[in-house]
Amino acid sequence: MPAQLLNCPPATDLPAVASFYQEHGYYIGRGLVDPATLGNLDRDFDRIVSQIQANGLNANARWDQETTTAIDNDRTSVIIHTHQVQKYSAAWGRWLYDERYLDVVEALIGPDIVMHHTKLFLKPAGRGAAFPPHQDFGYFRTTVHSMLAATVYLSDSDEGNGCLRVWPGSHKLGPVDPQESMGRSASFSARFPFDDSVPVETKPGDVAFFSYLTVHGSLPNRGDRARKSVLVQLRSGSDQMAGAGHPDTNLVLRGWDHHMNRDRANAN
Ligand SMILES: O=C(O)CCC(=O)C(=O)O
Repeated sequence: MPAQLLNCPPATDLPAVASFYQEHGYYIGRGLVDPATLGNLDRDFDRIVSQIQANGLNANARWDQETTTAIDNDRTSVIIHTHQVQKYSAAWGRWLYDERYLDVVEALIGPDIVMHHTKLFLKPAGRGAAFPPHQDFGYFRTTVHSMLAATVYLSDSDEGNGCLRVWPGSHKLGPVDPQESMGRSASFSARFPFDDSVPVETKPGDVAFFSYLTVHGSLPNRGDRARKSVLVQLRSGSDQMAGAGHPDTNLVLRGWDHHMNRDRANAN
């Protein structure tokens, strides 16, 4: 039987939020962005998309591989993407320090919060690409696995436009061999059928949190509404990277980075 999306506790009950996340590997915080801020973030989201589409570089970040095509059956499907929204927009830069979502992050990984990167996704109407099931762990490993995503939604995101889907409890597997778990393995996809996942259905201003060990993915967007989200990847300031190879901002959003040193501080 397909797993059911459970009712998440309110973001005001932080001990319950922490237990929910520890048990299920995800948490959805409802209405964590106030409407005025959300308007500014949405305006700058659209401006970023216009700018990356106008500047001539390929903005389609579809995972062009067999496991994607096995789901969406469409090699021309599209996901518009850029890293580092804070390098375009001051409104986005300011929001990264917003207390409401950081209070939730603190309940999940402790008082020291370091940003690794941000990532904009526009899943366009009618032709939005799928993401095969995967863990993010293989892309940016840390030593004690505090890394999590906080994804803020600018549009409705639901089964009609290819919302995020998670496999509840899959974080308890721990880190799976990256050769298997990074989304390119047909056997991993077979192990995590979409029927066993739950749709993370959200409204603008909701934030979905999930561990980088939680298996997640999404189905294509064949509907008539675009899906708009920005993901913020965060780790504890007591944790540290166990490999390089992905843009790493190393920006302390709350508290302290206990492993910062001169070399790391000088890196991009
Ligand atoms: O937002 C989605 O549909 C999936 C994104 C994803 O899997 C990722 O960024 O790792």
